[in-house]
Amino acid sequence: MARRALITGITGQDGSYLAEHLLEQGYEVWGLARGQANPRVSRMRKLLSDVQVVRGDLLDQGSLISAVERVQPDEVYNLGAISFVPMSWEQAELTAEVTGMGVLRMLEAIRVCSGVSRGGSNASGQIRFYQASSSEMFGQVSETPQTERTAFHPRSPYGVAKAYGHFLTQNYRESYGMFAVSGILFNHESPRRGAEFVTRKVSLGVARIKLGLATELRLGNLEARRDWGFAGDYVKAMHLMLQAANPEDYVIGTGRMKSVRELVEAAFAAAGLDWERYVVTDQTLHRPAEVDLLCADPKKARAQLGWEPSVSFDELVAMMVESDLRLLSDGADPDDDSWP
Ligand code: NAP
Ligand code: G4F
Repeated sequence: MARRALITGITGQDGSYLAEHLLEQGYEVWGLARGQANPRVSRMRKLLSDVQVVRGDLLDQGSLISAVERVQPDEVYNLGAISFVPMSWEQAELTAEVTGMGVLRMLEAIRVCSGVSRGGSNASGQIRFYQASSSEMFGQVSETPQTERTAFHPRSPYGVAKAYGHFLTQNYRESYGMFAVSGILFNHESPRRGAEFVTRKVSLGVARIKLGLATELRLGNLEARRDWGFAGDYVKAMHLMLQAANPEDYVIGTGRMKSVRELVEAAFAAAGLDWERYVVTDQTLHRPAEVDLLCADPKKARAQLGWEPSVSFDELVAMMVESDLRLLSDGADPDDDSWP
């Protein structure tokens, strides 16, 4: 019988790549989708017609219990979240509810549906749970690169909510013997990345300027540094974590850091443009508290899961710029139309 996976956040970037990967592995894939007429569900269905949809919301405990009862999954991937860091200052309580408390509701749904009780330790036959933790939890970093043992110092309500979900996942593993793990993933991007995140904002901006649709690109802090990889590689790590013999947490990243300035240079160069003619810095896009740098030490994942990234920073930037040039040349709307 095919293994069955339930993915929250199916309409997001990672949900789409993970669903594709699991379908290729022969899984029956279910996606949790919220809302009455969510337009992102039809976009997802155009790309992933084999994914079955179950309705539910991370804000609604009963809906999650119903979803788990209906799907009877072997594996649950909790990718649903308010994931845009600046939004977490504007709607801090909602972020805590979805990104933080949503993890509790999902874990409780699994615990209740599978009848797991306190002190349980038999991991066989259990629903395996993956939590999408984030390098944003490291925040103001205490050491570089960051490992599974690096202390957390989150700098945004989003990072704080993710830290809650992370510790709760560990706690359910320790309290109930659940196979519950967190992947501490560093920034990962793709042509399907939301237009609000800096890599996609830049690749779309470059494409618009190249095609004569815009004359400038406004950005915030150009000095922030991130460890950027390709989302298609990172979802494979999520799957590997749930196939491991023991439930453990892993840092996933490339181990290489680039600044936003270097990202901009590479993206404009990929389209044959000089970035300094077009980029305008805008103080209003700076954050109340910035994460200055993030850089992964992915040694544990390499050694224990055999996971390696396959796409370099330059290849990723070129992939995104080329994709957006094609998208806009075809007259598509990057917010509404099908995913590449
Ligand atoms: P994304 O594209 O922003 O997708 C977020 C998903 O969460 C969407 O499918 C959204 O559904 C869903 N969602 C929002 N509110 C919900 C609610 N109340 N109930 C159920 N679902 C809800 O994010 P992503 O980049 O794919 O990231 C996936 C996960 O990994 C997130 O948890 C993110 O925080 C985490 N993460 C991402 C990165 C990265 O670099 N991409 C790094 C570390 C961790 P709608 O379509 O209904 O809005
Ligand atoms: O692309 P970003 O918005 O990603 P950020 O804040 O690092 O968060 C992403 O990665 C996290 C993993 O570490 C995830 F957990 C989270 O869900 C999300 O996927 O910003 C990256 C950097 C920041 O330092 C920001 O200040 O780019 C800087 N930046 C400069 N100008 C900008 C802009 N970011 C955005 N979004 N827009 C700008 O105009």
